[in-house]
Amino acid sequence: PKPSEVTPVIRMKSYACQRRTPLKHHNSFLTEALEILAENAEFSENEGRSVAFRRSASVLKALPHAVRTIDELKDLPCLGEHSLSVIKEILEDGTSREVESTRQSEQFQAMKALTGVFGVGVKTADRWVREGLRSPLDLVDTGQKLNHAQQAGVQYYKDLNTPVTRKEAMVISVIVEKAVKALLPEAIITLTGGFRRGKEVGHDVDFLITHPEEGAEEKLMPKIVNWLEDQGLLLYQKTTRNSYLESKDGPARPPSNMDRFERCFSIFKLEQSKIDSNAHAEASSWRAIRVDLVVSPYSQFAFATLGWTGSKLFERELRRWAGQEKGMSLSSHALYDSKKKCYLQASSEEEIFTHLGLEYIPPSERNA
Ligand code: 8DG
Ligand code: MN
Ligand code: MN
Repeated sequence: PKPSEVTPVIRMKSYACQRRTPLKHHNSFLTEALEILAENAEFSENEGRSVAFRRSASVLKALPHAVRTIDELKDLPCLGEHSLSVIKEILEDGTSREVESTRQSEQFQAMKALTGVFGVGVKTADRWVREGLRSPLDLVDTGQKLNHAQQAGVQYYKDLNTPVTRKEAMVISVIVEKAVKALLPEAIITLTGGFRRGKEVGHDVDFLITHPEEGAEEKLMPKIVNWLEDQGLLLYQKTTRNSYLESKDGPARPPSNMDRFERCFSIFKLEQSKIDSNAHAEASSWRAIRVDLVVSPYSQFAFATLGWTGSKLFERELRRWAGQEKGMSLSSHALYDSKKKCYLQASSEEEIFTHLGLEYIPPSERNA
C-alpha cells in the first residue's frame, strides 16, 4: 500500500512520564474498569497488582483514539496478560465479569465506603470490615474508637465525598492568598494537585507556598493556620512535619533543611453564599472542603511543585524513571545523582525534566 494508506504505528513509550496524558481521553470505558481492579488490589494491599492495572489504564489514556479490537494493542507497553483479558472481554461483551463482580461485592463496597472516610486507611478499614462494619454509620452505631481526623471524617462524610468544583477551588484560593499575604506579603502561592492539571472537580484543593527569600517561609504554616482559625474558617487541621521524607523513597534532600518542609491537612468551612447568591435562608449556608497546604523553602520549590502536581501515577513513574534509568533519586525536595554523588539544583520544573533526560510534559498532560 501507499504510505498514506498504512495505519500509523503508535510508538508508545513505556514510562508514563515519557508520554503526554491528557485529562480527556478516548478509552474511559476501559480505564474505569481497570481502575476498579486497581482499587480492589489496593484494598487487599497488593501494591504490585494495583500498579500493574494502573499502568495498563494509563497506556490507554495516552492513546489518540478509542480502542476497537484487541489487535490494536499488541505493540503497546505495560499491558499484562490479566489487563489484556479484561480489555478483550469488554471489547467483545461490553463488560467484564471480574470487574462487575468486584464492583458488586460487599467487600469492595464496604472498603470503598470506609476508606472514603477522611483519616481512614486501608488497614483500618479492612479491620472494620472483618468485624462486620460496612459504612460510616456503622462506626457511629457501634461506638468505634475514632481519632480526631476520623471523627471529622465521619461528621463531614457527605460534604467530603461531594466533589469540589473548580469554582469552589477558586474561592478557597482567594481565602488562602488572603491569609498568606496578610502574614508574608511576598509569599508565592501555587495551586497544585488535580486542579493544576486542569481537572474540573477534585477530592480536595492543594496548595504549595514558598517565599523568594530562603528561610522566610520558616514557621509560616502555624501562622497561616492560626489566621484561618481566628477567622473561623477551619473545621479541622493537622499540621505535620513532612513525613514523606522518612518514607523509603531514598535520599531525599540535604539534611540541613530537614525540618523546614511542612504540610497541613485541613477541612475548610466554605460559606456557600460566596458561590450561590440565590441560596435560600433555610438551606445549609456552608460546606466542608478538604484543603492541603504545603510550605516549601524556595530552593526546593521546583521539586515540590513537580511532586505535588501529580498525578500519583505520573509521580511514581518519574521516580521509577529516575532510579531505574538514570541512577538518580527524585523526591519532592531534591534530585540526587547517585553516580556523581551530588544533588542537582533546579529552579523550574523544566530544569528537572532536563536533568532527568525527559521531554518536558506540562501539567495538563500529566494525567497518567
Ligand atoms: P484529587 O485531589 O482531585 O483527587 O486528585 P489529586 O490532586 O491528583 O490527588 P491528591 O491526593 O490531592 O494528591 C496531589 C499530589 O500530592 C499527588 O501528586 C500526590 C501528592 N502527595 C500526596 N501525599 C503526598 C506526600 O505525603 N508527599 C508528597 N511529596 N506528595 C504527596 O497526596
Ligand atoms: Mn488534590
Ligand atoms: Mn491532596
